[in-house]
Amino acid sequence: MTDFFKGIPAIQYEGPDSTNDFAFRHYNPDEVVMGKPLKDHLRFAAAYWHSFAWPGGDPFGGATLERPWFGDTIADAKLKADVAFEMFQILGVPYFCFHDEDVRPAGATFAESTKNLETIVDYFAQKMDDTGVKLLWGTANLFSHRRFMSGAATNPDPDVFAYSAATIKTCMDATIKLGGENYVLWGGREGYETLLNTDMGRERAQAGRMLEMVVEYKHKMGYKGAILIEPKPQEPTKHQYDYDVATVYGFLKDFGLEGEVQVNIEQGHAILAGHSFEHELALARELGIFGSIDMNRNDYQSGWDTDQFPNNVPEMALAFYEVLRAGGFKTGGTNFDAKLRRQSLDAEDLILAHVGGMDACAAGLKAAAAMLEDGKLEAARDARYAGWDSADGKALMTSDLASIHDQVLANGTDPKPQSGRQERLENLVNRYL
Ligand code: XLS
Ligand code: NI
Ligand code: NI
Repeated sequence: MTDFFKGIPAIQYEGPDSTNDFAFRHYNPDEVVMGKPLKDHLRFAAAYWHSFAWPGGDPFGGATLERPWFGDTIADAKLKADVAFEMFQILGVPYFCFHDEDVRPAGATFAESTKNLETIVDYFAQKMDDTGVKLLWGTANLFSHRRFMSGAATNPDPDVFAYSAATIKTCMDATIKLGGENYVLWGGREGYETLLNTDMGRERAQAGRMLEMVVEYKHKMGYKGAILIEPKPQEPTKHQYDYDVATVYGFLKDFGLEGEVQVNIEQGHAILAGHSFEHELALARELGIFGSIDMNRNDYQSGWDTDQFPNNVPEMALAFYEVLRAGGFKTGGTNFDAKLRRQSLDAEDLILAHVGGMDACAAGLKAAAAMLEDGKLEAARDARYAGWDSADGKALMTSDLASIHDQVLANGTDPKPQSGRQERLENLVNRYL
């Protein structure tokens, strides 16, 4: 045991009336909702990078968080792992996620970095065995080091492409070894700052080939987890290639990978793309590529990825409504890709941030389940499209312009506009919150 979280108890469910800050008021892991315990609906994961590797910097100032494991030795990395697994247990999160860079000291060479990663992977394996905490996903950080400043797969320099491919292989190996349920690719610096120096055609082809290689390696290794792309429209580059769900789908189709790769949708990225989170979730469901979510919230005024912990229950309800309509998570889960504010210095801030986030998600999911089970929203939606279930409606889909034209003339078709009843539905949603 380290003493980082000294005095902080394991968080228990105490119910909505509890006034204890260190308790769940909505997240009761074993409560059964729509035939499944909440913990299996939500599949919470903590993100190693924000909680244990981020020092609190912003564009105007450096580190504010001082952690005893901030150093570049294996001993530091092991202390970090000890603290991380203590947090997972205090919170009762069943999963975690990591990048190579978050968990191991960088070596002087590629070989040394890989060796350090393997050392920590073995250390993790032991801790996962001891605690029962599992890996939701692993990924490679192909964006922080200066070698990636012009992209990883999309770099103009083939040596960077090679270095990136080799790094992805080591991170997929780590994920597979730890039984990770997904492997994530977020496009990091896969984008451009200016078209004046960018060959977009080449960069797209390079990104496509890298993704094909990932899928080939997955099959070669017999890996059963899911490969997930995480869309984001901008930041760090001005224009990121994986802009949003629709853009990623077009890219997957282009390379014939739409049956192989799904998406990891992040709330803040959806906002940056000018969408709502539920829009991205619903579209991924309709396209058959819904995989997992990165749960955070963006400041609506900022214009960048503020990665705050979620605390808005009505937003969560609409998001989990779409997750439930997608049939829930299969390999995916709810990963808190969220960080503290840089003034939140204390160990307890880290715990309370997650407690609030988990509670907001649980309350949202319960409201979403009630909406679905009551069926009023779906009944209203069905009623709106009922005409399409009639014989005439169905026939239209297999008819042609000229026949439809003749039919409209013969029948004297004269559509009568109907209310969309939006306010009524919005009022209905509020009854569940
Ligand atoms: C950055 C992304 C990143 C991915 C993993 O904005 O959200 O944290 O989730 O590389
Ligand atoms: Ni993310
Ligand atoms: Ni993000």
